[in-house]
Amino acid sequence: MRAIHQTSSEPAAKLGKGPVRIEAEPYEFVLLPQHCALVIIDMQRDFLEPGGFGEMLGNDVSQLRRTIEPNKRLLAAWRRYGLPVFHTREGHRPDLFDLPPAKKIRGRSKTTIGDKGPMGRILVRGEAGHDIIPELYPEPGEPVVDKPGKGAFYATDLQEMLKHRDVKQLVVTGVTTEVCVNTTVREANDRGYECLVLSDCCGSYFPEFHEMALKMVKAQGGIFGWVTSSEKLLEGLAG
Ligand code: TIU
Repeated sequence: MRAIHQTSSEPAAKLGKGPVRIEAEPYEFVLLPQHCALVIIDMQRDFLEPGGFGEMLGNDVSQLRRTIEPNKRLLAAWRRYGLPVFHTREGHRPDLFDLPPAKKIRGRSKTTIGDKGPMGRILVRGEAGHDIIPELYPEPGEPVVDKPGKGAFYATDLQEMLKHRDVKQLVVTGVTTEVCVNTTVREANDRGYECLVLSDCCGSYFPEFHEMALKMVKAQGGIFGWVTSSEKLLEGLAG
């Protein structure tokens, strides 16, 4: 499969149609350029900037910000290759009808999802905090999947879009490693997708959870998928 369309101002890079071998764990990942898409999970201001949902939960958002640069480099290269990218955002309808009451009250915080915060109503679609950080902002032609849950397949049209584009493999990045990235990889694995998770492009508020979440993906012969770094992926693509 080729580009949804080429939008980057950078010059296009060449990538053959044949399989590309990527050094990964627990063993090499054979990337099929015609059938592979990048899915960037929830790189939203609400998770990565002060005053959003992440901080409201008591987290140190600076833990996630190290993922921005590697994602930027990866996304620029991915666009130059003309490969498809899907962005996701966790959040809810402004009327909150898709917000489970159990999720609303979780954490017993003074402010919860839907309440007003420094970046608008927390985790609500259309609000500043819900949007993707400017460093990784989607270009025209790159689908944005709005998801009410942690997984990108639950109550979204992601699977339909992937089917229509004949996508069978996902390169997965974003935040947080043990929550929305892990949930999405598990959902994708059960639907038959091969997932390659990029360690440096994922992050957690808890470094130990990040490490264990990656181990959970690649253990037992790659029970949910493969793990590598963006550097190794880009090296492999560059031949
Ligand atoms: N709290 C936390 O670690 N994550 C989330 O609530 N959502 C995502 O991971 N995107």
